[in-house]
Order: sequence, then structure tokens, then C-alpha cells
Amino acid sequence: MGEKFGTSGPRALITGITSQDGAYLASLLLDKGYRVTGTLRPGGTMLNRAWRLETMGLAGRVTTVTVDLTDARAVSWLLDDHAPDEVYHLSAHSSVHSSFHIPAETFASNAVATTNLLEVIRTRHPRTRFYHASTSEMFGEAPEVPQTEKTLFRPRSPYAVAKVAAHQMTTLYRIAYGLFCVNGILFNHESPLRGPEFVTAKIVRGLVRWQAGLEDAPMALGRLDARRDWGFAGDYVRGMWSMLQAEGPDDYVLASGRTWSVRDFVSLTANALDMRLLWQGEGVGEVAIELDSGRTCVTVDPALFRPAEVGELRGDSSRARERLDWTPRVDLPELVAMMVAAEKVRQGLA
Ligand code: F7E
Repeated sequence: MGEKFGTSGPRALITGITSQDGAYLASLLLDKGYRVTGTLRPGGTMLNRAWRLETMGLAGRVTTVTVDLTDARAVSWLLDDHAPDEVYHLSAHSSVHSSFHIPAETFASNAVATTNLLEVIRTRHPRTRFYHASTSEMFGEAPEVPQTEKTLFRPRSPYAVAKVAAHQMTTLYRIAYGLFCVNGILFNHESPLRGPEFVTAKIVRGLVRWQAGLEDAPMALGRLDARRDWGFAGDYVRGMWSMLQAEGPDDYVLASGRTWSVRDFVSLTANALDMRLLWQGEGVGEVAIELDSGRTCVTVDPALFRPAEVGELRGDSSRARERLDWTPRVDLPELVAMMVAAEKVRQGLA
């Protein structure tokens, strides 16, 4: 990497290219003939960061640059060097749970970095189109269900507060300066590339390993009643691209429109593994027992509860469906099956 590939085609810059969405988006854009550059944050080694690009067969097909996006001058050099037609700003501190432990760092990564990019676009690259990765988490304790582009934000985590700031800054640059800046308000989206700090990948990994006898202890989870609108990341990156191809800039919700609880996600994963589960007890005493062995495979640990929890989020993506012709193709049971199959390969079980 570090070398530029291809000499024609539009230029895209993806911040956070080694993330789940970065890898899926890079793959989509390369297929469409883009020249793709991606940023990595300083620190860490390529060894532990490049696995998603390698899994997607992208290593060597994209240019990567290490840059601190909270440094305004570095952002200016980045855009001058790569002169992108489109910027997909995906880089962020993305774990809601850990944002409670590092609120200031989260704010810098999510809000300050976005402002730096917008300001360089305004002053030096006003024709560049800008996508900001907004999130359903901004709705927090939402006043209405389902949530649309017009729903009020009531953020309930440092992550969400920082994303609201970045979202509104993006909107402001569109209104104040007439720039092509869009916010994609994406509801939870998962894939075999999801990191185990998120509940879906944790459940899939935990149950695959438990069934294979690789875990002695049951898997501890937090709130089993939390409900989310889960979709497939590969579907959602198509929506990101469509937002930047639209005639004019706007904000769009991408969501499946259906919610499932964390408990449901465990049950779907068990189904995909042909495990029969029995849920017993309530609250912190709730457990899932595997019927064939009689052993407890899931427990609840209050240490995993968040200081403020978002109970249910469900999106209405009518605007994206009508104006961008966007529809998700993979439903949750299919997604779970895909994640289980990939995890079995990762664990050397298939
Ligand atoms: O939690 C509950 C947890 O960490 C989902 C990020 O991509 O989507 C993601 O944020 C739910 C929450 O995702 C565990 O309390 C129960 O209610 O997978 P998660 P998230 O917080 O919804 C949004 C749209 C983003 O923008 C974010 O960047 O599951 N939960 N037990 C648990 N969550 C975790 N992580 N671990 C547990 O053991």
C-alpha cells in the first residue's frame, strides 16, 4: 500500500477505511471504477487493522494514508494531496459503551474531525461532495417511533452527543455555504466484519465457540430487552454512495423498519447453530439454557449495562426508498446465518 492505483475514474476518500463500513464501501467503489484512498488513525499496526481489507480482497487495491483527523493542517494536506471528488467520512469512535469512559476523546474523534474536514472543503475544495456517517443513536430516548429525518434528537451517550454535533455541523455547511454535504442516519448495521465489541458479533462468536466446546463459562450480556433495527452493512454502503450521486444534498435514514431484542438475536443465532434454548428467570437473573446439555450458555451481567440506555430504535427509511431507490436486500435471519458461517471459518470449525 502507499502507492496510487488506477489513473482514471472518480477519486474517493474514505476516512476509517479499515472499519466494517470502510471495507464494504471500498469494495463497492472499486467495483464502480473509483480510485480509492483511505485514512487510518495513527497508532496500531497494519497487522491488526488490515484484516477487513484482506478479507474483502482489497489489500493492495486501495491507497492508505495515516492521518490524525483532529489536526486541521493534516486534514488540509490530505485533501490537497488526494483532491477527492467524494469524501466518505466514516472514521469515528464508534463504541457507544466505551464512549462513557472516554467522552473527550470521543468528542474530538467524532465532532472536531468532522469540522476539520468540512472547513477544508469549504475553503479549498468546494466542489467535493461530503458524506457524514450520522447514526440512529442520536435519537436516543426518541419522542416517536419510527424515527425519520425529522425526529428530534435526544442523545443518551457521549458518542451520540458528539455525533449530533457533527451531524448539525454538516447540515450547517450545506445551508450556510451551499456545499454538497449529506448525513446518512444509519441504524445498526452488521456483517461478518463486525468487531466483537458490538453485541451481534459478540453473540455470534460466543455461541459458536460455546457450542464447539471452546468456552467453559457462559456468555455474559447486558440488557437483553434492548431493541434495535439491524441491517446488513453491505446494503447500507450502497445507500451512502447513492446519497452522493443524488441531484441535491439531503439527509437520509437507512433502516430495515423492523426491531428485534438482544434476546431475539441470541435465539436467532442459536437457531442458525441448531441449538435449542430455554430462557428462564427475569432481570439480572435471566439465563438461557441449552436444552440438549442442560447447561447455561447465557447470563446477564449488570456491569455491562450503560449509564443511560437507549431502549428501542426503529427507523423509517421512506425518503431513501423513494428518492434514492434504496432497499435493503438481506434480512436479519439471513444476516445471522452469514455471520455464523463466517465465524465458524474464523474459528477453524468449517
Ligand atoms: O449495542 C445492548 C446494548 O454495542 C446494541 C454502533 O455501530 O449502532 C452501534 O451502537 C444494544 C445496546 O451497538 C451487550 O446495551 C446488551 O442496547 O451492538 P451495540 P449500539 O450501541 O447500538 C449505532 C447505530 C452506532 O452508530 C454505533 O456506532 O445491545 N447490549 N448486551 C450489549 N451491547 C454490547 N456491546 N455488549 C453486550 O454485552
